[in-house]
Amino acid sequence: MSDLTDLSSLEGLSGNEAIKATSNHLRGLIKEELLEDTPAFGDTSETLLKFHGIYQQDDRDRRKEARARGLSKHHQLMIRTRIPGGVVSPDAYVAHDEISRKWANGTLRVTTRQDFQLHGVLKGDIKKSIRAINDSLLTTLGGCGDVERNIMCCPEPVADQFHNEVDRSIGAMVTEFTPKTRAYHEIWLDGEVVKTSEPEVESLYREQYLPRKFKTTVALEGDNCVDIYAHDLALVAMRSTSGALRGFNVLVGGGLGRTHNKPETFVAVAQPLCFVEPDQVVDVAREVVAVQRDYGDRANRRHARLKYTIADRGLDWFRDEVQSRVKFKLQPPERLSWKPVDDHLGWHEQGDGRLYVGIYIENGRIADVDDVRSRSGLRKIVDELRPQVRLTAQQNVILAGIDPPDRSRVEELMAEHGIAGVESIPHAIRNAMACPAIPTCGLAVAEAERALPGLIRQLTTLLDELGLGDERISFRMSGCPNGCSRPYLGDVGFVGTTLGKYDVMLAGDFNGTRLNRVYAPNVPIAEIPALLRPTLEAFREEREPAEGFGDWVNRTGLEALRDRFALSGTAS
Ligand code: SRM
Ligand code: SF4
Repeated sequence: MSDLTDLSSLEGLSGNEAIKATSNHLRGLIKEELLEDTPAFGDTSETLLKFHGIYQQDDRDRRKEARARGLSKHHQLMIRTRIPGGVVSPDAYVAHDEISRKWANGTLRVTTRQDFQLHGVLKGDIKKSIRAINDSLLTTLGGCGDVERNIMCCPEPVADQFHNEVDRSIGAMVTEFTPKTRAYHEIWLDGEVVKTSEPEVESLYREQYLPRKFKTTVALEGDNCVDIYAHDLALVAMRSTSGALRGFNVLVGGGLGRTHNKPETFVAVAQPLCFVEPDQVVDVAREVVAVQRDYGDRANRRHARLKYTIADRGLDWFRDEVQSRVKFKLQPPERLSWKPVDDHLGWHEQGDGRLYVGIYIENGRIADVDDVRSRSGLRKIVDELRPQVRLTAQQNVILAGIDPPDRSRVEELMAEHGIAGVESIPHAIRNAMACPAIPTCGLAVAEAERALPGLIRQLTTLLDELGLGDERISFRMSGCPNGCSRPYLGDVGFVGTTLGKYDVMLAGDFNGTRLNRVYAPNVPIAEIPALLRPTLEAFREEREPAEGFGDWVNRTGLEALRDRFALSGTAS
C-alpha cells in the first residue's frame, strides 16, 4: 500500500484511480504474480503493467478455436519501448531484433509514435525481454499508462546547431517526465528493494499519476512530419536567422480518440497557446502537464484527456492557469506555416559529409514475408555497417551516419532482401498507414494492418488509371475509432466500424492540419474503390493547379460531393 492515507478521497473516481493510488508507485503485486506459474497477470496488475510499457493481450485469431475447445484465451504480452525522437543505437536495434526472434512473434513493429513494439511475448519470457531492452540502454517505463508517453520529434538526422539545441531540450523533458518510481528497477532488473529514510518522490505525478495518457511531440518549423495537431502538447521549434534555436510555439489539447455513437467523445486538434524561449520550454511543458494532473477528469476515463479539460474550461482559463505557475511571461503564439510534410525517405546528405537513407516499411511491420525480408535485411545492414537507426512517425526506418562509399553496399543488401528503394514505391502506398488492429489489439472492431495492403493496391491501380498516380494523397486506416494511425488527419481516413466495414472520411489534408469528416459511413471494404472513383475523377477535372485531394474536397464541400454522388451519410 502507498502512504496515501485518505482513501475516501477516491470515492466517485474511476477504478483506475484506486489502483494507481494504492499501487505503491506502480508496484502492486506484479513482482509476486511474475513468480506464479500462470499464463496471465491479474486485472490490477494488467492495469499497472501498462506503466511499465507492457500490455496484456490475447491472440484474437485463436479465440474461436480456444472457445470451441473449452480453453481459455491465448494470453500474450505486447512490449512497447519508449524511444524519444525515435533514435535507436545499433546495439539497441540488434537487441530488439534478437528479442523479436527469441521471445516475440518474429516481427518488430515501428509505431506511429516512433517506438518499437514487440508482440506475442509469453509471461515466462517477459522479464528476460525487458532486461535485454534495458541492457541496450532503452526503457519501456512510461511506454504506456497514465503518464507522459514517448516524446516524439522530427527524426531528420542532421547535426547542426538547431537540431542539437532541440535535442537538448528533448533530453531535459525526457528526464523531467520519466517516472521516478524505483518499482521498474526492482521488478524487472532485480534491483534491491532500497530501504532508505528518503521517501520515493514522484514530484510531478504524485501518488495517482495523471488522469489519462499524455502525449507530447516536437516538430521543426515548417515540417509537420510528427502530426502536431494530434497531441496533448505540441512544441514547434523555431529557427533564428543565424540557425540557432529561437524558441518554441506551444500548442495544446489535441487528441483523436473517440467512441462510435458517443458524441460526448470527440476528436480535437491542438490549439496555439503561447511562444516560449528555449530555456523556458521544460518549465512550461511541466506546468501544462501539472494543470492537466490537477484538473483532468479522474471520474470518467472517456472524458479524461486534456482536450476535454480545455473544452470544458476554455483555452484562456488554461493559459492563465499555466501562466500562474511559471515565473516568466508567456508570449503570444506565432503564426505557423507548413511546407509539404517530409517523410524523410530515400537518400539524403546529413550535413557532416555522411548520408542517411529513409526506408519504407509497410505499416511499420519489420518482418520477413515472402520475398520482402526487411527484418533480415535491416539486421544485416546494422550488423555490417552499424548505422544509427531512427524511427519515423510514418512507421518507417531511417539509417543514419552512412559513409558515402558504403551507399552501394546498403543498396545491394536492400535489393538482396527485397527491400524496395523509395523511388519504386507508389505514392499511395508510401503515404498510407494502418494500426495493428486484429489479431493483437483487444479494442479492434475491424482489420487494419492486414486489410490496408490489399485495399491500397487497388487504390493505386485506380489512381494510375485516372492519371493520378503521382499525387501525394494520404490514406490512413484504423481498426476502431481510437485513431492510432491518426486517420482523422489524413486526406482520406478509413475508420473501422465492424468487421469488414469502415467509415470513409474525406476533407483532411496532406499536412495533417485539418480534421477530415465522414463522407460515407460503414462502407464494405470491397466497395471503397468504387465509392472513391467519381470523387477522384471530379478532383482530376476540377482541382486548381497543385491543389491536394483533401484540400479540393474541403473547398468543393463534402456535403456537396455527397449529394452529387448520391450518398447519404452521417457519422456512425
Ligand atoms: Fe493507440 C490504445 C496501438 C498510437 C489513440 N493503441 C491502443 C492499444 C494499446 C490498445 C489497448 O489499449 O488495448 C493498441 C495496441 C495495439 C497493438 O496490438 O499493438 C494501440 N497506438 C497504437 C500504435 C501501436 C498504433 C500504430 O499503428 O503504431 C501506436 C503506438 C504509439 C506509441 O508508440 O506510443 C498508437 N494511439 C496512437 C495514436 C496516435 C498518436 O498518438 O500520435 C492515437 C491517437 C492520438 C490520441 O491519443 O488521441 C492513439 N490508442 C489510442 C486510444 C484512444 C485514446 C483516447 O483518448 O480515447 C486508445 C484506447 C485508450 O487509450 O483507451 C489506444
Ligand atoms: Fe487498436 Fe483501435 Fe488503436 Fe487500431 S485504432 S490499434 S484497433 S485501439
